[in-house]
Amino acid sequence: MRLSDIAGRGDIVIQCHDIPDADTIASGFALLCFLESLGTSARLVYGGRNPITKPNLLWMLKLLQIPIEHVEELRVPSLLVTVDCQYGAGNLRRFDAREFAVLDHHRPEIPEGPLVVIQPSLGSCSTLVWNMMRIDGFDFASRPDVFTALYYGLFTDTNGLAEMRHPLDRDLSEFMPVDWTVIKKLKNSALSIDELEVVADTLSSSRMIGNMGLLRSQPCDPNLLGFSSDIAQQVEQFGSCVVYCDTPMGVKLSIRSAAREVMANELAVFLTSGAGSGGGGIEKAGGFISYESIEKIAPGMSPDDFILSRIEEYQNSFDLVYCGNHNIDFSAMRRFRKLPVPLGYAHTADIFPEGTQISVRTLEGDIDTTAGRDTYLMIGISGEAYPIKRERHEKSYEVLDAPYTPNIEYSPVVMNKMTGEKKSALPFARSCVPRGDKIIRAAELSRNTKVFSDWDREKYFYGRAGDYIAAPESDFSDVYIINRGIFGKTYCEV
Ligand SMILES: [Mn+2]
Repeated sequence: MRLSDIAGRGDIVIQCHDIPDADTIASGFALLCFLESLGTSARLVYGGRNPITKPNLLWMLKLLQIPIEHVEELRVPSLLVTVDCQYGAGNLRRFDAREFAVLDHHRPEIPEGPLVVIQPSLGSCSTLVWNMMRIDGFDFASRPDVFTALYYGLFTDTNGLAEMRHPLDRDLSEFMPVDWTVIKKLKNSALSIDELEVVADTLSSSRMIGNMGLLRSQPCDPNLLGFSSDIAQQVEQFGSCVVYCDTPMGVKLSIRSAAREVMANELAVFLTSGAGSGGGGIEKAGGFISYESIEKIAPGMSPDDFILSRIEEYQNSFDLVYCGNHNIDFSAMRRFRKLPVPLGYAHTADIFPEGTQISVRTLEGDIDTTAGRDTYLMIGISGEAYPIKRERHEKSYEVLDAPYTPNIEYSPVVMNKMTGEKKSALPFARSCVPRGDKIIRAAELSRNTKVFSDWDREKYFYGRAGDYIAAPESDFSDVYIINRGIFGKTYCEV
């Protein structure tokens, strides 16, 4: 579905969820302005018992002149569009409508439909609406108010941009034009005095599970939760910490980590797996677990016990492997070589001038490097990308005379870190195939395993049971992980 598909229907109402937050308001406001730009007028409303009282939201409505109405009743519109929530779900008042559309980034709770767009991998609904408006050619340059609202929606839903999940979130966070005066005002009216007391209560609830801090908060704004976890993470004894609170549909989690053995985003994915969604960065991440899933997975278990059991499960869930200092017997493993499946590679110096500090944006995160004649960028079959030295590339791959056109969800983008200019890497990519002479030893993992290399102090390779642990036959200290799906497609036994 494209946003322009719903324009021109006449009598459209856009509905935010009850107890509106900045993300739902921004999404609704942007959609309203988009429809107006196509000559379609609409109303922006929310239901529920209480009108908006949070100081930052009141300022948002005032400074950006957002015409949102709190309604009890609604004359049946021909189309009702729910933003940041799903028509028929429990967190928004149900109004009758002849037809409905949904734009959301939470877990799907309703069946698919031609006017239902739900993308849980996104950090905010603002990201979804922004991207759809961009695809439809909306002129953001002339509407800094609209973009500022969307930016603030993303900002608040991702704890000040710290828990962004998807490359599109990062793209939105760098897009212009933002009215920084407005953002500054909103950022500095986030807390009421009562909320400061919520933070104090949360901090006094802390306890230790292994070397992890666990804190429970009263129901509160996600930003407040992030604020509490930022403070808790500074406690010396906490390698990482998890702060959570109840929301109408489930439990919201804010996660921080300073321990080398725990990346916050990986912990978030583990805690929420099969029960919600989670993600973010290495040090800060967030997640959501629905009550419905808890009831399905562990009938009768309280959310508190569920989170505690997941944390204990996590702490016993993985082995640690340090490159150069491990006792894995690779010589006993089976031998494999890479299949001649074409991969992509690009010369970084073709994309930006030599010496430019660049950042490569992929589904797995951003990787920083410097453009240069000796630095190539490899692009894998799933769009995974990583820098490789020219010498190593020449040794390991044979160059084909063909462009590289894989079918992938998000193609890697290369950003000039000085100017912010971005270019897709794919138009610069050519195909290459692995030379058949490199043999590796590999075995399927029976337990989750974290592999620490010497050349990256911050990150580790995370392998889940079923993925492969591997090392080149020429150097067993150079351990790495190969994803199960990619292994099956790109390696064969010798
Ligand atoms: Mn949201």
